[in-house]
Amino acid sequence: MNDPELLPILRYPDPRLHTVARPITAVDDRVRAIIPRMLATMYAAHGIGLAATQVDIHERLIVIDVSEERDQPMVLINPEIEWASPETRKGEEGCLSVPGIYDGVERSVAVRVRALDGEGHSRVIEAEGMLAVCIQHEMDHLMGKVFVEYLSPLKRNRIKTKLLKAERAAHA
Ligand code: K1U
Ligand code: ZN
Repeated sequence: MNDPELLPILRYPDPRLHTVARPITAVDDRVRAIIPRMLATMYAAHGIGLAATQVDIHERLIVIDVSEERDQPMVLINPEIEWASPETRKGEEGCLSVPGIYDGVERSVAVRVRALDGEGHSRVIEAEGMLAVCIQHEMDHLMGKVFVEYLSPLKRNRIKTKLLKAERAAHA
């Protein structure tokens, strides 16, 4: 079989990153065709997660793989947080849509999420550590939120300017 075609990743401050994704009404062939392309795009970019929003598909679909071996892909369709721990921790985050920028974000240390898997079966995921952080980060993408929006306006503007400059230089 051919390798799945990679999808271009939107870069901050692209306004399309602020689109709120709509729920997926059926896990059909169309959706099943997007999943391998998103996974291939995430692996090619060396990410641990990818939200459909980041590839300009505004539907509630996330792929994640936080395993060392990069062999445990997870697909979350229409994810909903059922419970988030009141205990939070600040940890370093990055984002494939904000290349080269890493900063601390406060997140719940554990979450329980209900979602459909790639076959359309309902699943409950109890997550902690990096998986919990990644799920929260990706679910923010589905709501049109990028992690830099947790940072101060000063930092955010500096990041915006830096990325716009890099974008212009790449096209010069
Ligand atoms: O959403 C994305 O752009 C993927 C993002 C997921 C993520 C990383 C770190 C914390 C929360 C969410 C990435 O995969 S960024 C690249 C990466 O692999 C990475 C960066 C920092 C820490 C750990 C991994
Ligand atoms: Zn991200």
